[in-house]
This record gives sequence, structure tokens and C-alpha cells, in this order.
Amino acid sequence: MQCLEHPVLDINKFTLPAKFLTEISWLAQEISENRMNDWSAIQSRLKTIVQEKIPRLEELGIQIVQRLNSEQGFVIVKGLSFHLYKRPIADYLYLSLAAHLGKFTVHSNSKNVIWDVTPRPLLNQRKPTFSELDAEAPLHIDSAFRHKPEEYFGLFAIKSAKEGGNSIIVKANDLIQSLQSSSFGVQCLRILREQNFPFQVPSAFVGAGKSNIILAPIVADKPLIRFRLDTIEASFKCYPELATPARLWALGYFERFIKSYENKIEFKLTDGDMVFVNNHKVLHGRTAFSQNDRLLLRVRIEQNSQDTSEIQNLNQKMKVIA
Ligand SMILES: O=C(O)CCC(=O)C(=O)O
Ligand SMILES: [Fe+2]
Repeated sequence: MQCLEHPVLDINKFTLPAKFLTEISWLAQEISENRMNDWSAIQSRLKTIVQEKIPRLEELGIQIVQRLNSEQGFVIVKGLSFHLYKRPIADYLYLSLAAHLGKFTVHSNSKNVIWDVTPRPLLNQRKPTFSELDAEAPLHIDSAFRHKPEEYFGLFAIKSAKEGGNSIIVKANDLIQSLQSSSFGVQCLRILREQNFPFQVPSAFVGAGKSNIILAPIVADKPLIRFRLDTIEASFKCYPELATPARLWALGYFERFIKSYENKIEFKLTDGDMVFVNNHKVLHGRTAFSQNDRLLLRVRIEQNSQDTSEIQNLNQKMKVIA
């Protein structure tokens, strides 16, 4: 695997204003206890507080959105040191930054917008997700089963693994371009674009009497790429008639292509680092690890429709942080 350059925003000497933590501790507590259900109201409050008290965090949020919408498609943020605070303060600070990227989505089986990515014993027979295991997570996008997967997600490393647990990124644009360099690749791409593939919807999301799959192409405009092999394979098991020779061939070819693809970007989030990813333009994965206390906090975020004009306005008055 090639080790390509990765984009980093390093925030040196970031300090919170005096008394800030005492002022926000009640709100942080309420958020963590799930006493507040209206996430859009919470987001507006977080944004107002940040604008007034920590404008640097707002500027950083804007910079992150710019990077996510640029050709880079992801950005690593270092130096904030929010992991040094106890939860729920660390959660609060993370959300205060992430609130500037768009609208949080809630996790299926909780009312919370933060999901702990950490290995855990499974309580029922449910199929575990990548975020509950220490195994490798092969390249995928998040929420591949949603009609409109969230545009962005973030991971904040409270505690990273000493060995393994590295993040892998592949930019879909580059992947698609190199797929086009052979005639088999072009053929594969045509099937990935023109045929619908089934994505299994986790049981927690399925209403009574509803189908447990959605059908969508793997390569499209929005998202540019939609891929999660295990959910496609699980759907083929339930609906074998969908596993046509063309789909199986294209999937097999694509999987092998991704495995041997050289332009993978691999990096390790160390304690306190965050990564924000454009989930519509980038595939991500994780190497295996064996450390029960690895803990990343994940948020998923829908893009605000007014983003572009907001970014342009703020761009003009923005100072460069890094
Ligand atoms: O553990 C990680 O680094 C990422 C996990 C992941 O991609 C997921 O839970 O969807
Ligand atoms: Fe993921």
C-alpha cells in the first residue's frame, strides 16, 4: 500500500475561554442524558454559543466543510485536545465543532447523535456492525442502506489502539478513473452505474411489513459511491433472484480491484485526533486491532442546503487557522 499525503489541520495551542466549562456543563449534562430531543434546537444553541465564545471553532468548522467539498474529501484535525476532558464535556465540545458542518442525524436505536465506536459484548442475536467489533472493517460508506446517506461523518479518537485500528481512505473519483483504464473495468463500471444493487437495511430501521432492502446503483452522482459488500451479500441471500450473473461478476471484479488498488491512504488517529469524511465521495475502512478500550466517537451529518452561500460569505471574513 502506498502511503499518500493526507490533509491535516493542526490547531496549535487551542484554549477554551475562562469559565467556559462551568457555563456549559449543565447543557452538556442534559445532552448526554438525552433529556433534549430536539437536536436542531440543540444545534442552534451550540452554534450560537460557539459564535459568541469560541469563534475559532466556528472558523475551523467552515474550513472542514471546505476541505470535505474539495477534491480532498476528508480532513484530519489535530491539536484540539478535547479528549482530555471527561465525557460529557468532551462530547459537548466535539458536537460544538461538528454542529457547523450540517445537521446531525440520530442513531437508530438511541436518541443520541454520538455513537461510541468501541468493541463490546453483544447483548442479543443481532448481527454486529463494524463499530461494535475489533475486526477489520473493509472499505465502505456509512449508511449505505439509507436512500440518502449522510454527506459527512466524523470520528473523534478518545482512545486509539496501540497497534492496528488504522483508518483507510479511498477517494471514489480516483478509483473510478483507474477502473476506466481497462475494458473489463469499463464493463464493470457500466454495471455498477446502470444496475440497482440491494442494500440490506438493519432491522432497527425497518417498519412492520416493509422490505428490508433498498435498491440503488453503486456508482451514481449523489452519492458518487455507495458500497458495503456485507449488506449486498446479505441481501442476495434473502433475495437470490437479485444475484444475477452480471451483478455477481461486477461485484467480484470491483472487490478484487479495490483490494489490489494502490492509492489507499492509511493513517492512524492518535488520542484526541478527529477525522471528518465526505461520505458521498470517499470509501473508508479500518484495520483490525485487539484492544478493548479503543474508543472513537462517531457523528453523522447531513449537509445544510444553504452551505455553499454560507461558506462563501464566511470565507471572506475568515482568518486562516492552518
Ligand atoms: O473504527 C473505525 O475506525 C471506523 C469504523 C467504521 O467505519 C464504522 O463503524 O462504520
Ligand atoms: Fe464506517
